[in-house]
Amino acid sequence: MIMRIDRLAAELPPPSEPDPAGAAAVQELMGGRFGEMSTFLNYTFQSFNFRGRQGARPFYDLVANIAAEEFGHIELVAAAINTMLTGASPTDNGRAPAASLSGLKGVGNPHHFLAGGQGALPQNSQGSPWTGDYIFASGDLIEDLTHNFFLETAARNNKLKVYEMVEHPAARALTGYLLVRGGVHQVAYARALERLTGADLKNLFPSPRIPTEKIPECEPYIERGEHLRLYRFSPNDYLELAAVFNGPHPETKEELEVVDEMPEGVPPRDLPPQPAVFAPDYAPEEIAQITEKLRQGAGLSKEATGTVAS
Ligand code: MN3
Repeated sequence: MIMRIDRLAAELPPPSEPDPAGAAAVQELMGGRFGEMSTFLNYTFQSFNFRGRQGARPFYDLVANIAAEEFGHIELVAAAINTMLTGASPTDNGRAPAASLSGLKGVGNPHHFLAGGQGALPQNSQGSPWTGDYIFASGDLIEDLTHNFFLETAARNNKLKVYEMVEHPAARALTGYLLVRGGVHQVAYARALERLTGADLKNLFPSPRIPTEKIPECEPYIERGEHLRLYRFSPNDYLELAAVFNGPHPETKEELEVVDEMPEGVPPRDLPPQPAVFAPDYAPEEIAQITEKLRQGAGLSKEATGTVAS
């Protein structure tokens, strides 16, 4: 089972100048072969299918726990795409019969506007759907861990290229955070293989060479030590990952650390309705009136109870 906390893993800037073309590029980090859906679902299926787990508990705990963090990465990629798409369609006077979406013809991914409500999709940067063919869960622990190491390697390569291609502040904040966290996962899988086989992957395959300490959007996370920490995403489970994830970081030589709780995170932003694409409706104020009545009928407060960033 999974417990869901309604917070985001990292802070993103509020919507500014919309960037539909940039949002289409960021989709690679969602539904691309090496995107966050792939990391999330590779580790998830490997953990579902893990046999003999009591005999291999530290490795099971590592894979299952990193899967949980990856859910939050998907959520953060979606938040960045939604931020970049906010305001891309007219938010007033944008109603038929006016051709309110005509300015978006040929801009970015048309599915963001036609199939979705200016939101993230399970697609890559070309608009092709994510596929389960991206999952490798052979059941062979050494093969799966080796695959995961290279998956994180390729994922960081893609993150850096998206950073270089997209200058929108939400894309930069997203990639800055994910580069640091992906680095931790790359080290985790390298260390797991080292424990099992003695192979030193980080020295054998020093790739990708990413100077995160020189990337301004990575800096605050490195200062906080996020490049060294593996968070435990369960109050009582996955304790044994600490038997694998320890020792010095292969690049910085600082001590790796297991944190026995989830990251604090930040409240998500409540992005404004985009009525031209019916998100959440052609007339969002009507839904707001209905929910207010429903809340009162249920004995809840008149105001919405959720916590969102101000
Ligand atoms: Mn990730």
